[in-house]
Amino acid sequence: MASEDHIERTFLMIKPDGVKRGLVGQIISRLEEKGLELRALKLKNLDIETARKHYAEHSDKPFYDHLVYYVTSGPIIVMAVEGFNAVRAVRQLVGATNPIEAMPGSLRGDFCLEQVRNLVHAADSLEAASRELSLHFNRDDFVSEVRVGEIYD
Ligand code: FUP
Repeated sequence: MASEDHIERTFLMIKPDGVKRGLVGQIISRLEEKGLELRALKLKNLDIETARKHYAEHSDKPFYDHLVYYVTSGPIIVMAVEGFNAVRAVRQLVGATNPIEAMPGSLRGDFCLEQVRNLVHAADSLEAASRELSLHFNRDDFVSEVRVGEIYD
C-alpha cells in the first residue's frame, strides 16, 4: 500500500436511464469486481429540491434546468461506496462526463451515448462525496462493515 493510499467513502448515483434500462446489476457488479464495498444503498425518486441542491454548482449553467428535470424523471439508485482511493477509483470506473470521450471499459464508455443521460454520477472529491452523502443519506442508513463471512460461521 502506497503512503498516498487511503480508505475513502464516496457517493455514486445510478441516474434514471441506468435504472430504466435495467443496468443496475451490471453497474454494481463493476464496483464489486473492482474490490469496492457498498456501505449504503437506496432506490428512490429524487425530489426537485434535493436535485437542485445536488447540482447547485451548475445552477448558473444553461443545462441546469434540463439536468434537474432529467434526474427527477424516474427512480434513481444512490450508494455509498468504500475502498482504497474510492473517489478516484470510482471516477475512473465511471469515465468522462461526455460518453463519447469516455474510454471503452468505463461505465459511460460502454453503456451510454449522451451527455445528459450519462448513466451515473460520482463525487469528484472527498469534499463533494461528504456533501452528497449527507444530502442523500441519514446516519443510520450506513453499515460499517458487510460481514458476509459471519453468515457461515
Ligand atoms: P460529472 O462530474 O462527470 O458528472 O460532470 P459534471 O459535474 O461536469 O456535470 C454534471 C452533469 O451535467 C453531467 F452528468 C451531464 C450534465 N452536463 C450537461 O448536460 N452539459 C454539459 O455541458 C456539461 C454537463
